[in-house]
Amino acid sequence: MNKFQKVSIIGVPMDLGQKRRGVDMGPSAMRYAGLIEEIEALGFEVKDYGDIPINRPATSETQEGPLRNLDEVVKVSEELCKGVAAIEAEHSFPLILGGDHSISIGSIAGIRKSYNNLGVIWYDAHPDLNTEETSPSGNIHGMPLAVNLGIGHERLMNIGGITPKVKPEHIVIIGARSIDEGERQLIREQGIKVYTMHEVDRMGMTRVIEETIDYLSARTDGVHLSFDLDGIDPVDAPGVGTPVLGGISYRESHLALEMLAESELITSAEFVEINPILDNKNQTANVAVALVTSLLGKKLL
Ligand code: HAR
Ligand code: MN
Ligand code: MN
Ligand code: MN
Repeated sequence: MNKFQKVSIIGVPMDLGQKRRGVDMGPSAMRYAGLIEEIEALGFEVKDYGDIPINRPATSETQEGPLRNLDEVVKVSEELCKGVAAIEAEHSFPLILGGDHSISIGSIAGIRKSYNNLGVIWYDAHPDLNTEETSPSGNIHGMPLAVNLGIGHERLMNIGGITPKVKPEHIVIIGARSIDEGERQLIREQGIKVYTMHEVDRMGMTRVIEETIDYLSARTDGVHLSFDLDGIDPVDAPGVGTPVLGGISYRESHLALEMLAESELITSAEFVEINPILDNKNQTANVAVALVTSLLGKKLL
């Protein structure tokens, strides 16, 4: 990580990409878990831009439809895109705090302005490759990777101007174990590289990450890590809205991020889907903060 001397943080307390309340408290939970102090202790200069303001719809009900809360998600994504692009312009490492995973529409839109061949590591129990046609829920947090590939609603894809943001051969999904039929088809059609839990178990995280580094370093000019905390097993990260059994362990996740730190491949990151209401004494935010330090180069010895 010595490419970067500065880390710039931006919080996105958005829960509109899904139905459960609580994930909007993710940025506070990570700051409360000591995020800034831990990063400073590694020798980085930290700038915290605070949180993007989010308007909840006036009614207590969220806006329904095949794309729940589309208007507000578009607005927040545009703001986030601008914020992230400004961080990029100061050559600082962008660290984005979610919020549900729909925030990656705005974050990747902002980051994409600096990289023509942007790579993405999607660390998640879900591939988030649904469209309004295939989505079983209408929740936008199940769609952001498709949107970034240029498949989805026009208003979401046009954020930041460039579409598509990412090529299918520049994506690596790690930890998938809950895959909808439409997503399975898209993975096949587009030839996206996926290490499901089967491959993680079979090959071990070391080989998964070695292959990921070889694959992405050969074809990209920057790599964004999109880390959904539900990629981790619910035993280690219980504070998430859509937990799925049989996930990546705490220690395997550290190993993955330690290896990525050594490789100096990662040029931006986001940590999403922490839901403090469903958590156990802020355990999941503490895990996320520890993982950030591994990603930024903290060593055990
Ligand atoms: N695939 C399901 C859907 O589209 C569930 C999506 C999941 N949740 C997330 N995203 N946390 O990774 O609704
Ligand atoms: Mn830069
Ligand atoms: Mn996700
Ligand atoms: Mn997920």
